[in-house]
Amino acid sequence: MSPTETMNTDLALRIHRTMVRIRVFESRVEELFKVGKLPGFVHTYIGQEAIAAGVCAALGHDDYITSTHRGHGHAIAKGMELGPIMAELYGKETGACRGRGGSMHVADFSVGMLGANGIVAGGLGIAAGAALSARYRGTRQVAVGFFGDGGINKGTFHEALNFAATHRLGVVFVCENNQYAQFTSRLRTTAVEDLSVRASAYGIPGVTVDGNDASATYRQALEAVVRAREGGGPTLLNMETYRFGGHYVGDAEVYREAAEVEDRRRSDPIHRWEQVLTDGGLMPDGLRERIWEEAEQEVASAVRFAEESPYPDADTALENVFAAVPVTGRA
Ligand SMILES: Cc1ncc(C[n+]2csc(CCOP(=O)(O)OP(=O)(O)O)c2C)c(N)n1
Ligand SMILES: [Mg+2]
Repeated sequence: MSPTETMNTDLALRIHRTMVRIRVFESRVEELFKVGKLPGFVHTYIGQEAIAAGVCAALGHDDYITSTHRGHGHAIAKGMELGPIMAELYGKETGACRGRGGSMHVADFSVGMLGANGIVAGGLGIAAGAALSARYRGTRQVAVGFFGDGGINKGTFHEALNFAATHRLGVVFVCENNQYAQFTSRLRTTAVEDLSVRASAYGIPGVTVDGNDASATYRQALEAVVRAREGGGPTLLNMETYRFGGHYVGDAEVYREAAEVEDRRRSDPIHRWEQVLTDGGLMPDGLRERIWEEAEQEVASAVRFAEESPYPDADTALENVFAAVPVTGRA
């Protein structure tokens, strides 16, 4: 069965468009960072687009995601507009978090994007908490926690899976297994070859997925999301992928061979999906070019928006940083 037979044309093209918008956004971010326009560090998502696009296509607007330090792709796929994300990267007042957070803390609760996170695996406890809150409120919302192959060895991963499994919470744990944590190969840090086996320690389903196949990421995510929504508890998805760029923009990449990168770039998730769409007759002549062109224009306008926006007023630096402390009545 062709991958596109499991989804309609609109959905197949929507997933493609999301991947292209992420790619174009991230490529522009790399350029902007290299010429010194963006403060701090940026970690780009290029090469992993089929995961954010496929997984978020399986979610509803009200569902939640938590993200990582490599979070722009998740933010875009969950429905944030490009302008506020770009302005946040610039540290501008019009940024999604009014310029206080920057690249590693992009968030927009109105679309269920509960935040990128500079703490590796830090989003997993938050995802479990969001699912617990949905349980209390009786809303059937599902939470997806994205994390990396480095994050899978953090204590938070084990705590969050155990808690979510014990309480059968509606969480989908999505490991973006891009083979490296910073400058260290997964093979040097992790005893098991197939990361999905970690699920068995918590009595939940674990599945390994080709993370560069948009049809597979969508289908496996949907199955897990439906199970989560129906009260069947959490799932661990090990999505195999590869980051095309360095850990951050500017990484000299001395820890991996150029030939390896070149080889893995042949499995570009966007090119693969375009081939599937073309073979399935879903990508008529000219449509591909139009989608890329529209993404270029959208990103150019996001950059304009960010550049024309003001920096926050220094006197407001502490606004919206701390939540108001609730009065508990206790001493
Ligand atoms: C708790 C914690 N430990 C260490 C770091 C430093 N650090 C930042 S990114 C990173 C590697 C993360 O690797 P992975 O989870 O595979 O995500 P990827 O960068 O590959 O997307 C580390 C160790 C951190 N930010 N937080
Ligand atoms: Mg990694």
